[in-house]
Amino acid sequence: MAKLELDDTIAAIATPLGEGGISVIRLSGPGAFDCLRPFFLSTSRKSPDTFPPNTIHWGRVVDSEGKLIDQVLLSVFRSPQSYTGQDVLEVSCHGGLAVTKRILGLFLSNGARHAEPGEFTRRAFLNGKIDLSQAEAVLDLIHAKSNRSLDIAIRQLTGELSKRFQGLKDLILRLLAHMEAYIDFPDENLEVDVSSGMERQFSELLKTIRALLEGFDRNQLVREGALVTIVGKPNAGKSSLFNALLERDRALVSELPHTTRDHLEESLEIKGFYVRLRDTAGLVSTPEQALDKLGMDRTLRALKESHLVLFLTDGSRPLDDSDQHVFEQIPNGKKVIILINKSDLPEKLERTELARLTGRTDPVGISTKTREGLKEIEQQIAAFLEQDMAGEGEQVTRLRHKRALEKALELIERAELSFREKERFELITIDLRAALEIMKELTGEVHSEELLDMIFSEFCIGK
Ligand SMILES: Nc1nc2c(ncn2[C@@H]2O[C@H](COP(=O)(O)OP(=O)(O)O)[C@@H](O)[C@H]2O)c(=O)[nH]1
Ligand SMILES: [Mg+2]
Repeated sequence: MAKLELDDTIAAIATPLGEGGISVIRLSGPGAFDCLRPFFLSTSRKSPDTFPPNTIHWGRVVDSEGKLIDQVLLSVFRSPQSYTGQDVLEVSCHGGLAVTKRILGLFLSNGARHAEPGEFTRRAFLNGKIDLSQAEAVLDLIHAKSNRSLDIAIRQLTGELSKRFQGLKDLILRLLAHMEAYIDFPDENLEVDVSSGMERQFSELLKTIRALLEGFDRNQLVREGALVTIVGKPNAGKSSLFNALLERDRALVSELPHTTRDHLEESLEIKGFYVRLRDTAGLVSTPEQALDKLGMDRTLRALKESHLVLFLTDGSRPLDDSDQHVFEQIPNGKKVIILINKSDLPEKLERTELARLTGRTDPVGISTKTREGLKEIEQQIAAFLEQDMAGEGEQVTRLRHKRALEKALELIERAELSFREKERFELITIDLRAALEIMKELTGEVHSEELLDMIFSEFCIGK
């Protein structure tokens, strides 16, 4: 992307393109009023230049020949009290493709430049209205697919994560200042309480970063959705369960074994969590056809990626080698919920055998026919996600943050080691200083065009 300037005026349609109640066309920049002036006739007959900030005005948009295009509402924001920190004008017109494009076209013909994706938010950042992690939160908020991710995004937007990063930066800065004050002292002359004070500062620093990093994996689940895979022998009722949880018929259910050859994935929200549920092909020990083999490979891959596995057995039949075979394919250490299906039929499965196979005594009896136990499954899935997502540092959501924190951690760990080995402070402070720089990049205090391009290219136009 070319270097974007702040001193021109940008325009874009800020609402999704298509038919709707209203659409909004947004202008930002020092020339916002100039762009709009010829085309807006206020009902009060006053020029938009006289409108006070934060006010809304009814009027008409006309083209350069004076032809009426739409009746609109104009929202007026003035620098610096606006989203971007510049003069911002928003025209709310009737939601329709033709109207919206016509109005945008007028502004573009009169000095405005079409905004790049995320450019309004980029301006907000460049003008110091928000920091980088808040800008990223705007994006997360727009993309949020569940209440949980929405909660995290909104907290980040209000600056909670920024505060944590800022706090971390201050810790580094304080330790650095502390060490620099003693840089000319030979180590052996350092008083004991000074030295133990630094030790404490180091350990607080390390603890803070590690806590933030631990939050990342949990949040990945919130944002991208937790992968939950149903496995079980052929005919256990996997596809029926998949459908029952989705509450609609998506997967193909049949009395013939091996009906499901590929895995299906559907998204759903369970108690506020975004879940990607997968139905899989039955895992048999000796695949009869090439297609079965293909399905099995995919199932194995799905299992490996999963955050949670639903191991489904058929309660109306005794446990057998196929059950055992399937269970053995679940990678070690995966979280598993054990299910016994078809509870509407007489139970033939020996629960003690199931316990021996799975090492678990907490199977959930369900029936996809009568929907018995489905609530219980949902509860357990939610409980699992809850447990995996609670705790400190929960706002770290971005790979960018994670990478930076990891780098900072490495440097501080090295500094701490040097400190313990009584290295010269000159050397130790080099690492601390580097960690400080990384923190500045994290908050956006120091930034490059490339970094901004990378972050804002994910945005939609008009945001
Ligand atoms: N009685 C009863 N039959 C079920 C239940 N769940 C599934 N089935 C039947 O079991 C057979 C296999 O189901 P399906 O979902 O295709 O199994 P999959 O091979 O594991 O995907 C079908 O005939 C279903 O109607 C249940 O809870 N009770
Ligand atoms: Mg199936």
